[in-house]
Amino acid sequence: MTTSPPSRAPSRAESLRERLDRHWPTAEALLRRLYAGVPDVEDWLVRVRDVVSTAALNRPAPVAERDARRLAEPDWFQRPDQLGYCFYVDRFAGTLTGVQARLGYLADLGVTYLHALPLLAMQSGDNDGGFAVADYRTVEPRLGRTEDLAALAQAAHGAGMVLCLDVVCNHTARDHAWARAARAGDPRYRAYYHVLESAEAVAAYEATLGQVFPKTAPGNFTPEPALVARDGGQAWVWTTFYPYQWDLNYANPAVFQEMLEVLLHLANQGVDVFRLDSTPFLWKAPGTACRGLPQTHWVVRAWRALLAIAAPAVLLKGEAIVDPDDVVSFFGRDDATGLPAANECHLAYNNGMMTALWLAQATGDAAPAHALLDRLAVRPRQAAWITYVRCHDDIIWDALAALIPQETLHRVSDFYAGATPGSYALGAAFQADGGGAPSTNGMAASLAGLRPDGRPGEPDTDAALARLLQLYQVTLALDGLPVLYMGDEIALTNAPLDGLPAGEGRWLHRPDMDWNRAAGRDDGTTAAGAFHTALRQLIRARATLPALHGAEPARPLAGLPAGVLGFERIGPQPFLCLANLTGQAVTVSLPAWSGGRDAVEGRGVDPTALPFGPWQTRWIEVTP
Ligand code: OTU
Repeated sequence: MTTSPPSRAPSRAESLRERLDRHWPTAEALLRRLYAGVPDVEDWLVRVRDVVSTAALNRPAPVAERDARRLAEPDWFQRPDQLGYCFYVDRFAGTLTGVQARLGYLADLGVTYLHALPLLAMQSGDNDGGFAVADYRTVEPRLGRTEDLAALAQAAHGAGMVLCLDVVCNHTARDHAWARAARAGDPRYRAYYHVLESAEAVAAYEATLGQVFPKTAPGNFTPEPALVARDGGQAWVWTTFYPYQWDLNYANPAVFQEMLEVLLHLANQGVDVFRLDSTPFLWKAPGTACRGLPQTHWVVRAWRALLAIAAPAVLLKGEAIVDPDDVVSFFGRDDATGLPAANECHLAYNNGMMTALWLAQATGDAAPAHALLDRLAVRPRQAAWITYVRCHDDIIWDALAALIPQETLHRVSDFYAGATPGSYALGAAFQADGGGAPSTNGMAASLAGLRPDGRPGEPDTDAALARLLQLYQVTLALDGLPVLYMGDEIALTNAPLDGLPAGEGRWLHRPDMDWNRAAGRDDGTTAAGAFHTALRQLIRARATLPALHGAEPARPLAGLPAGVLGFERIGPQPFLCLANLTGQAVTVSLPAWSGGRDAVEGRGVDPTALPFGPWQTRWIEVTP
């Protein structure tokens, strides 16, 4: 009689060996390409392998078990029941334990993905909302104890949610220990940053660089008295963003390793997704714009391969607010063919569609959004867009400069600043890049024209709520993981102007959560209640619609009136999203389909004669 050998799960060490075999060759090849000329690169590669292996063996058991479940369902983040929520911890709930106490509120809304904006120890005073990190291993004391982070991750997991954190990897605060050591004259840490020793060197770089904050932080370099040049004169430090945000030098392998260790440390606290802040800027080279250079992509791809060894279910989210064609490159490329491949970021912001939708509502023209859908369809099927209506930053119209004439971008910018006759928008202009269009600040509800005291039944208020709902209804139907910005679910309007930090207009859309308003979220006689009820109905409907699984891209529909945006989602049951971008009623005829069902209301509809009221949007499951 024969007995089959007892089957057993592979040990920690065995599964580590298997992951090393699969992913180390990729990481090693990328690191050799990046750091070929560096002395002792062989020893360094051994150390990187050790660091990753140690992190893998130290991964807490409950977190490692989640990895296994996630790997068994690699498209989990493309499921239509996934919904993100993005917030500043202090503005939303005061502290990390405060956030834990609000998980019930978020679960009720359907949230499954928490994106907490920077919460690690930040520079005191100005810190760009925490994007100037003073210590990557400590939670900002105002927000809680360092232990509260792992506790929040655990609580989120218990509530069926994942936790996404910002990793501000392009720069540190001027008072981070590395920058302090550099200023104290330690050559090891000076080499962590880009220190330029002459005005000529600064001018040579500036000649090809753009500017992110031309008004509030002009130029890309800051003179730093504590950093002395070899000739005894003053030196400059590279600061793409604010003068107190020092760009890290990724040509130095020690910097790559430091940030890898930060990622591994946070991953082992239970963080599921990393938002890599300012991804395009990581690598610098003379004579270029220093955005999205090939080496930047190799750095991110090396992190991905190394995380696949140590924390296999962790996702990377690229933050690249650049031309839509360039954003696609952050999902990855196949080295041999140059074609898109899913080997870099699992997620990236669909900044292009977000911007194009606001533009579409202002102009009543769906054509740019349709053209963009075609371009975005090249996304690798295993990667997903982050779709969104608003975030904590300004809307950068110039990110569409390759697609839309400057004259239109300026017009739209003026429109949202309320500077155009007949504009309903209540936003404000921000920055302007040497002739480029200013960007726009403001909460989504305010940009859609909602006054703080607006009530349903008033024509202006109803129109504003319809526009806001339209942006969310279209966004929820696009392919990707939708992320709601804090307060949008209750149509929260701009922060009160008094109390805003001077000069930084982005705080206009970073108000405190209004929990009184949220308490009235079921009261349809208020703007908050009417909007929340309608939005929640969409979120619930979305979760059950198989065509909204995010693997297949949204495809634009042809033959629609100019003011109607429409796209198809391919699935077991074909699905259409149609949006009347204008304030006039219109009837749409889609002779290609014989029947249909309104996927929100459940009623049958006739696709050959679909009436739309002003700003109305419809989700329709169609029958061929
Ligand atoms: C990011 O944004 C953050 O989202 C901002 O809040 C920070 O201020 C900034 O980085 C610095 O840490 O320019 O206006 O292509 O556009 O990194 C937003 C990416 C920004 C950049 C983006 C940056």
